[in-house]
Amino acid sequence: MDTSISVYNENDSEHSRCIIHMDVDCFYAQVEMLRKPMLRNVPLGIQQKNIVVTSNYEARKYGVQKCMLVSDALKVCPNLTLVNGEDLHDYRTASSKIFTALLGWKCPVEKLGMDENFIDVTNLIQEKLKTMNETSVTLTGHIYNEPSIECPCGCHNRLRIASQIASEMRKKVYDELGFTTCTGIAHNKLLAKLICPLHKPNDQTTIFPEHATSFMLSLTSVRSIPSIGTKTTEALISQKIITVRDLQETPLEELKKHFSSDMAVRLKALSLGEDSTPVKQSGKPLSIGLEDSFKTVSVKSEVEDKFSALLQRLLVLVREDGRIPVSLRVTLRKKDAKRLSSHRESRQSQISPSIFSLTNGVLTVTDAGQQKLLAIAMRLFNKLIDLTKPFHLTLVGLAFTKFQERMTGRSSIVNYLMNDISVQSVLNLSNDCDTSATSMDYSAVSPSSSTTTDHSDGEVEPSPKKPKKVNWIAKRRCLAKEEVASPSKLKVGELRLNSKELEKVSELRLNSRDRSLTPRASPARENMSDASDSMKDVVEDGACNVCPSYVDKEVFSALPDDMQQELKAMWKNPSSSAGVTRSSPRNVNKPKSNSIRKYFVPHK
Ligand code: TTP
Ligand code: MG
Repeated sequence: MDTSISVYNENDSEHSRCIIHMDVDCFYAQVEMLRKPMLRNVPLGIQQKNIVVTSNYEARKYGVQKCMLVSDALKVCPNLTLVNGEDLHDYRTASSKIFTALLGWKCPVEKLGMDENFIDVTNLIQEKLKTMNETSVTLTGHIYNEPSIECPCGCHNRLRIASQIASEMRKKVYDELGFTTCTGIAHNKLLAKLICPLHKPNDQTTIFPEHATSFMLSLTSVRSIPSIGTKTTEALISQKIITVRDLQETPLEELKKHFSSDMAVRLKALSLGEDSTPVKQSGKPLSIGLEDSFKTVSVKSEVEDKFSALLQRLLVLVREDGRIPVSLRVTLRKKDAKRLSSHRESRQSQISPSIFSLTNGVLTVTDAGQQKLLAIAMRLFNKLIDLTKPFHLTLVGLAFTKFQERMTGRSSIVNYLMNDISVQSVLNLSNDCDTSATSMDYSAVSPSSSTTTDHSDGEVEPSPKKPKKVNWIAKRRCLAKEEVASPSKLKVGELRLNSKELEKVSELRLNSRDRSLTPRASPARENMSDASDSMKDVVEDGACNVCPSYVDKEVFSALPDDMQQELKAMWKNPSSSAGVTRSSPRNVNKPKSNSIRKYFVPHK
């Protein structure tokens, strides 16, 4: 017994977590094979420019590898079927479907690139352990090495359960979406990722903590460790630290002479297979961008054509994303003929959200709006390039880098209502009311550290100002007087702000004593998805018989069912801390910072 404890104390003694890393097999190729089943049994390569970015496993039998030149791939496999994979739309869609499927386990899921996800199943396993007999746990899939002895902390059983969950996840992704995947199961992200491809394709591998150090030795080059990039590798090589074994054997104090203390500790830990980084729940990307690289472009009109083509594709992505961009960044890679090198430069500018409109939840841009965006891109280009001299570009990129803030989370009333309103109508109304501010918030726009932010473009897109409270009050008074098609829409319009404006929203108190509203179908309700059938019942049967008098019943009836239930419970039993009955036991009696209650405030 003593021996086992000493074995486990020597290394990474913290084995409490269970992490699954999932990687889709030959991802782009599978998307194409699902689209055209006739491609399933032929050697298939996915081509971008002159490179085969991936190939199916049939082609791999012939030696067609990822990132091979097309010409080389055709040499080893003359029968290779090539499909152009430059349009990433379907790959992105598939990627987000897989991510969404994994969210079903209610564990943190971190998306890594297009086809990889980390899932932290630690808590789920703790829950399972409460109701199961630990001795009966069997491992699913492969194991890197059989354990010499059971770890006293119980991690082996936990990882065995994780292997079963991983198998369920792979099955779900296959059954529902058609993709075969591989998973790695370990007590940290580093090992889970590294062990994942051990039995590719369509299989899974688990590693126990006691084998971390020996497994890392099988990697040979330090470059194989995921967080060690080119520059760190070069720095290590310059110190004659080339293999993982070299790194394991280099004393920490020696590493500290060449790297910062934190970096030295991290490098040492990585070499031993230790990694304490958490699985961070992925959300929407910070920026949405596209780049096009080429041999050289030296004419302005060609640059404009490139931007125009990129913009078309970028707008598709932004529409899918659903957020309204407020900043555009241009990136150029300039070839320096004298130095025979190239370098990237970027510049960004605020853009007015009024270029975009949300109609029935769909983001659209008019032709005039697209022209404006192109004009902004070209203006940024002009600032990056001295047109009095020749220039040579090898890449142009466009990205939307900032978005209007909105609250996320199921219980955010703003998030819910924002999907169902027309921004344009709100803007028009604010204009009608002759307020100098729009109802948009620009606080999300701030200079990026990596690029130059351009705030100076009055002539193309004036930089809007943040609305002041006084404007809100003025606007609301104005709205109350207006004759409008949909009163509900107006109330939503007031809410079509962002998290920063929520306090102001609560000042507006949703209910409107100076407005008399005829009950009607609200736009929000009309656009409800099929999941809202139960909500409709509540709405139609007259909604809220327990509502206090200060509550606007129409607004109440337009809320999703769970929000209505939350409010009703709270009004029935004001002493309860949350007054919410939710299916998840974790939420019961837990006050929610984001609770809907705070938006229904009685007049003082
Ligand atoms: P990978 O997961 O590296 O490769 P893969 O899924 O095609 O194959 P494997 O079975 O080995 O996991 O990359 C995911 C997708 O990313 C891949 O299908 C194509 C794309 N990709 C590129 O666009 N450029 C690249 O350099 C690589 C490696 C992949
Ligand atoms: Mg893959």
